[in-house]
Amino acid sequence: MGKRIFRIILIKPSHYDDDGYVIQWRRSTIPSNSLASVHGLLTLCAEERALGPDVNIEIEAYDECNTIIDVKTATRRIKAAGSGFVALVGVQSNQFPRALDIARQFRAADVVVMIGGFHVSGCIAMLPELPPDLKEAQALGIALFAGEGEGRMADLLRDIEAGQAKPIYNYLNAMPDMEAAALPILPRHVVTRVAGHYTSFDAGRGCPFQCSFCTIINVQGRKSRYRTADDVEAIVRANAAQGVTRFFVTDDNFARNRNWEPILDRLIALREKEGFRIRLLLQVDTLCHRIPNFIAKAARAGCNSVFIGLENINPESLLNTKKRQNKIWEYRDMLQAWKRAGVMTWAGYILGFPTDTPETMARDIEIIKRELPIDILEFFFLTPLPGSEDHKNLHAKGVPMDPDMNKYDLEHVCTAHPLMSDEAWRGAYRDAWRRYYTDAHVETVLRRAVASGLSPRKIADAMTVFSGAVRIEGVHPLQFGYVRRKIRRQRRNGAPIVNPIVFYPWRALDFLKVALQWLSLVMRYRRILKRVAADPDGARYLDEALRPPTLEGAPEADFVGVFADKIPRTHGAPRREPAASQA
Ligand code: B12
Ligand code: SF4
Repeated sequence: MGKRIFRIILIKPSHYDDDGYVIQWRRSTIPSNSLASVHGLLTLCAEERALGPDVNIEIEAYDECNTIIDVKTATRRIKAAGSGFVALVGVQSNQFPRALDIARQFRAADVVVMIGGFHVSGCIAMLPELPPDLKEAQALGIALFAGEGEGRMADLLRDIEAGQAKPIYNYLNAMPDMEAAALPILPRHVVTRVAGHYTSFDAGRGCPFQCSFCTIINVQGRKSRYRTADDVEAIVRANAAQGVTRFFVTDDNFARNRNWEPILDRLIALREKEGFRIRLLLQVDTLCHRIPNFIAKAARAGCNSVFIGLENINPESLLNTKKRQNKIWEYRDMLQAWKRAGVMTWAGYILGFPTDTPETMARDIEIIKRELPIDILEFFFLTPLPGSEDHKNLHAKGVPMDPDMNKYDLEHVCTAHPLMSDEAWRGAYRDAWRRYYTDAHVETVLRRAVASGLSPRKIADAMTVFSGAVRIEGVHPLQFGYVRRKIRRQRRNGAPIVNPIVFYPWRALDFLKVALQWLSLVMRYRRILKRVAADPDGARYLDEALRPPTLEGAPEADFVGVFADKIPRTHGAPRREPAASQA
């Protein structure tokens, strides 16, 4: 039995809102797979007694989006153990300033700190030298980890235990195989801090496409590396044993996971033969409906929501960012295929491609509302994320980019647009949310749900969150949670700590205002839902978006016509004459 303890404290940092408070909630909505992965890898080290038979490796995991990090207690626990370290896990660029603020406090108490995740990996993969924030981290004595952790953790722990952690671990040139990789599993008490008790796993990594705004291909590569069906089954069984059966599969593009079919077949068997109540949220590309059986099997395996990287409906924008695989004339077919399978569709839409203007973006959103049967639409600013080709090119050309990494959350303007001022771009972003989530369009989406056999209640709930997150809470739905917390003393380094006499009344009013706004939104959408559900002709509802696409002889309003002159001929695209102006 072990005699000494080596304590590891894993923290997935959040980031700051525009007032400098940490974005955190009583319950978050999306689990952290980075935390689950690193937890799984270290659990394996603990089981294999990587530091020798007399050392117990003990691991604690915290997601700052749903947990307040108590640095003093964590420091005491590591010191009491005698050895250990703090790992800041899965740190994205927008989380790096917060990660540094947390790390600074641990370093002041001489605790070993290491930071890994996409910011470190993306910068090291794409930039000729370390950017200032990574240098600052090094100056604070923080170790940096680039690349993936599979197969590397035991050596790392031995270095830390020996007091010889290196300043940088760089494994970017050797992507580990994922077959037989450690399983990403979090203990139940961590999972239950996520609303709906969702957990996550990556069934694979890597994507074959080449979108210039994407960081993933430059960090995880373009080759599909995947888990075996046996391992996915083991992940599901281990979670089910602790009462968790809802999964966010974080593959950026599960449709391009070369092992998707055996994995789905296994999940189908677990559901249909053994009665597992599996629910899946998958991320896919816009051509997934072309893969024989993909959608049908995903639905049978428990997929009830799917995230689709639609990004834009203007082929010129898509081509400019090398998103050649998105064929707009197939969008409706693809979305209808998911609808027929009873799956809620959730699409991402990027605003601010070089040819976009506020007018064209408004026009395009109206086209989507009219012609594409999307349930949930969410908007992002086109952002040169560190690790992407876009960021690398702007950096090489010396184009100014905002130096504050906290803003690289796809909710802020980070570099100039060729046609719009920053303010016009921000206005278009606000307008996009308002324009899509009008009461009239919420009603249309719910009517489409009834006509397609989807649960209008589930879609109304999702639309409430997506409609309210930005407009009420001021955060993107991907960062949303239930009941916002703002801790007076957890404010961005350099921002003043407000006097309690001022802070608490302000916070109480702020809380009340937000609660009333939510109440009003929920009641409004409930009324729409009631009206839609009460319509006896609901099942017969039909509109342009639900009509099967027939390019031959389709009415000129069909949006493919609007962009006909922008569709490259080499694309296998339909030959259409441009429609009369649709703007
Ligand atoms: C799932 C996911 C989400 C989820 C959950 C995020 C979460 N809380 O974990 C949701 C949907 C909420 C989300 C939101 C956002 N995301 Co996101 N997300 C992903 C995605 C698809 C998978 C993450 C993942 O689990 N990867 C697999 C894990 C295992 O990889 P990993 O984190 O790199 O960890 C490995 C190594 O880095 C290493 N490691 C990591 N940490 C540490 C620490 C130590 C000490 C060590 C030794 C090793 C180590 O070991 C791990 C195992 O190999 C990635 C893309 C991707 N393929 O990774 C984007 C990605 C991370 N997201 C990104 C972004 C920008 C965002 C958002 C800001 C914007 C947005 N609106 O989408 C928000 C931020 C909200 C938030 N609070 O997180 C970017 C980050 C780019 C960057 N330069 O920062 C990515 C890369 C996608 C992209 N667009 O390029 N995201
Ligand atoms: S399809 Fe998605 S994951 Fe693949 S390169 Fe494009 S943005 Fe990245």
